[in-house]
Amino acid sequence: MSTSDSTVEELDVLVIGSGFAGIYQLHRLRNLGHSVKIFEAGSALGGIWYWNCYPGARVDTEGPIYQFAYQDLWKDWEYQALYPDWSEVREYFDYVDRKLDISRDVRFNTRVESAEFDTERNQWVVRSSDGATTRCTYLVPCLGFASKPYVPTIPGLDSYRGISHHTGLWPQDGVDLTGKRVAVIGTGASGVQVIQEAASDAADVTVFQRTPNLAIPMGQRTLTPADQAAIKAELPERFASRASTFAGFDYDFTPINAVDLPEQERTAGYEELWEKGGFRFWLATFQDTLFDQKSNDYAYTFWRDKVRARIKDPLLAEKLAPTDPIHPFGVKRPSLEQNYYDVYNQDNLHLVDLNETPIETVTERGIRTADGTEREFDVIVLATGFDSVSGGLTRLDIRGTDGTLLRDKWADGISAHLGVATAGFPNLLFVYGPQSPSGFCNGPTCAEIQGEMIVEIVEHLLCNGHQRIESTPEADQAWSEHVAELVGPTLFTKAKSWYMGANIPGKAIQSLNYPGGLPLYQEKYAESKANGYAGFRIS
Ligand code: NA7
Repeated sequence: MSTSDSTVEELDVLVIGSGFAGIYQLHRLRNLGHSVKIFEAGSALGGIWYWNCYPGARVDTEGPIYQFAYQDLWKDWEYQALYPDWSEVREYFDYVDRKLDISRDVRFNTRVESAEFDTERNQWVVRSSDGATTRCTYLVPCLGFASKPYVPTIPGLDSYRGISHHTGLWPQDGVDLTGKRVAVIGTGASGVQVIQEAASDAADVTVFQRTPNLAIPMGQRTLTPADQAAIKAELPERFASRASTFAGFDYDFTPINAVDLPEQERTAGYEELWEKGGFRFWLATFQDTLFDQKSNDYAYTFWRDKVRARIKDPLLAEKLAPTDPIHPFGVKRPSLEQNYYDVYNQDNLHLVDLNETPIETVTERGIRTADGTEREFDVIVLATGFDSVSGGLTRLDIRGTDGTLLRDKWADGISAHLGVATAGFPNLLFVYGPQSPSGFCNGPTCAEIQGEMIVEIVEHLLCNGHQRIESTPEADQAWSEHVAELVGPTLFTKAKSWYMGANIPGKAIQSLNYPGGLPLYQEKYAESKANGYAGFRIS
């Protein structure tokens, strides 16, 4: 490899992506005196909130704990909504930028395309869309778990003459849905959000549903000055508790089994969680819910009856909240909803069940289903998800020491020690990476907790004159086995979800996130660190 001319910029660390994770890396490592830059494909900070600016895009974490835990930042910041929408989260990123001066070290509109490891100089040689070549000792992708949108093969999609966008690639200047005939394909978290928003603006919304979303009440509200004062007082404690919960929120599973409780107590428990709103009915519920089918059936039945009571048409109720569960509750991501089930009572909302009438083709003007019906649309929203967790990494041409591309190495499944590094790819350290807490964890929590592990590793290496770190194949394998052992007894394997890579044709089926929860994950890291970074080869 010969890329050593003087025009090539050299850095200690090159971070890819400027969401929470990337900003944390830049801020911490820069303060420690290292040369760091972020390359960002978008034109502003925000990561997922840059790309996902579709109508209704909103964070499903309570705003107060969806921010960095630095007092200097949170003391002067207030989200107006309990669950802020994308524009408020972007305002937060602007605020962080003003406070921490992040942008001066971010190269915007610059997509990393390839990276090749120079074994002589122990550096990554990175090529980006602006034509530049950059050398860095450490390459730290902070891509989030949903940076590669997935558009399924739908016949005729290219022939459509109207407006069509994937939710994760929504135009920055927006699409006005007012008075439009809108189709939404997909009812995951993104689909549910678009549908609620479009229902109030569009002339007509037709939802193309393959699997109903088992959505739960958000409990959205505007925060009053009294709320803000109470939040400020509680924040230090709430931040501190994030590290000790399964998913990095400030609530956790109840250490009681639903199956051990008399019906009345169990139902009272569900009622309380339902009332409190947010993910509590999912992640603060009885501890056996995601393990025990009987327990899960109790939760499903409670959910189903609550939802059906809101839908007037019994046929529609059966489609949206089937009598018998299509999959266990909570093993696909439940969306948080505000009026999702109510809008189906409106005359302008229509549901097409793709199991009965699949899409035959997209036409120039709309969508034709297998029963021969052609519906015309002004806008088709593709809320069809992402090649999650690993997809953002494998789409880059990252070449390891023996010339193997990362995508080829992981063709039959990902393997990465602690979800942080993979053998044969030295000095490549993932934040929010495969088989780390990633998509099972509140973003800012993970950006800080897992992010700090990466900072520690980089700091340890740079300060001790080490030049290389990579995980061993044995450690990678052991981590994959550990993850498989953790997910095995759960009900997650009973649904075709992105959590298991099952939404992408041909993708290996495995848990893409760490299913042991944040506390156990931190223990595993601490164990490795205490044993001289066991599982890593440092030279
Ligand atoms: P998801 O949750 O992966 O949802 C994608 C949706 O698109 C889901 O309802 C899919 O149905 C549907 N889909 C995918 N392919 C097709 C085809 N070919 N035909 C019809 N429908 C299809 O993505 P989201 O963007 O909503 O959410 C991703 C994460 O972002 C979410 O979990 C949060 O953590 C934030 P399926 O369920 O597979 O039958």
